Amino acid sequence: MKIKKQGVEKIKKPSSTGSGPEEKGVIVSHHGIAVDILFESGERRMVKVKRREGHVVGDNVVVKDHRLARLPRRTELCRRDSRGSVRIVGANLDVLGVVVSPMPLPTPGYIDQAIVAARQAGLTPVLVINKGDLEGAWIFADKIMATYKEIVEVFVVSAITREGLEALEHYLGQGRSFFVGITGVGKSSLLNAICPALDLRVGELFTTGNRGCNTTTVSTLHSLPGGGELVDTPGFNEFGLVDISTEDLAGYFPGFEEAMEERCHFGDCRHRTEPGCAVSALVESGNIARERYDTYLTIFDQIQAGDARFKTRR
Ligand SMILES: Nc1nc2c(ncn2[C@@H]2O[C@H](COP(=O)(O)OP(=O)(O)O)[C@@H](O)[C@H]2O)c(=O)[nH]1
Ligand SMILES: [Mg+2]
Repeated sequence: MKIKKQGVEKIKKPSSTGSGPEEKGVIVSHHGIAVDILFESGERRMVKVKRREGHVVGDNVVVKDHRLARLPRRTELCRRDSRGSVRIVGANLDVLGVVVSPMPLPTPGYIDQAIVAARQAGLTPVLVINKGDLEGAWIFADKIMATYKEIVEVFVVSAITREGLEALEHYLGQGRSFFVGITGVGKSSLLNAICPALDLRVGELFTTGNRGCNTTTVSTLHSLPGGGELVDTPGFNEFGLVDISTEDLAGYFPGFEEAMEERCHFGDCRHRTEPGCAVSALVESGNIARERYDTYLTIFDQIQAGDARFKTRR
């Protein structure tokens, strides 16, 4: 399919008398005052929008008489940025690929927060451990596998050697995925490896340090050669949770699944100091790792502290 790029189309006031053709498409990237749309015809062009209309990558739209209307969303992935504002970062997604690497290491709690965010939004979380080619990468990968392989699908890959990529490509072929991960883990490199025609810019790894430079500045939806679509995003160094209450957290928390089935003595148990708590019992018996439980408590406290403040910012 040939993709044609044209100039920016201006949005005019809605007109009920307009009789132009209706064109359906999907937003592949958002540039503030314009969105880049891939139309069903295969044509791709920019259409002007107002910032506050809140369109995001993955939105299905209809353009008629230079007017853009957004269709209802199947899923919405939100995050809270470092200033506390809630942002919808992608629409109509199926899978959240949480990309991690042995260098740079994920920040504490990052994986768990991303899994909670995915589940809350109705997306399937998967873990992608990149840079499997680095020396000692297997020590890191084994630790992550031991913690998560019973809970989510885990892929160990290398964007450089292409190890493990085939299985990942096959998995991504099933729908629309969104990659998150801190800057420098290799999200753009993975997309380049899967889709060589793209030639995305990749950050240089500093020779002295372990941080990559981020060169992705806007989330962009790409069609994959083996099927499926993937959104490459600028690094999300934190994954602030949105609209989640302290009572719902445990239900989404990775590793608490068994405890949720067993049920606690109190129906409104928050799994901290309450007697007869199924989570605490599993922590005591070693079935829930202490580390993981501590992450739960940390996130719980953050939600509790942030609840009032963040609710008013939406
Ligand atoms: N050794 C190794 N380096 C990688 C791999 N994938 C990416 N890198 C390097 O990591 C740095 C950051 O990559 P980039 O794709 O920009 O990361 P992003 O910020 O997550 O998009 C670059 O220097 C890449 O060359 C990999 O599988 N193995
Ligand atoms: Mg990038």
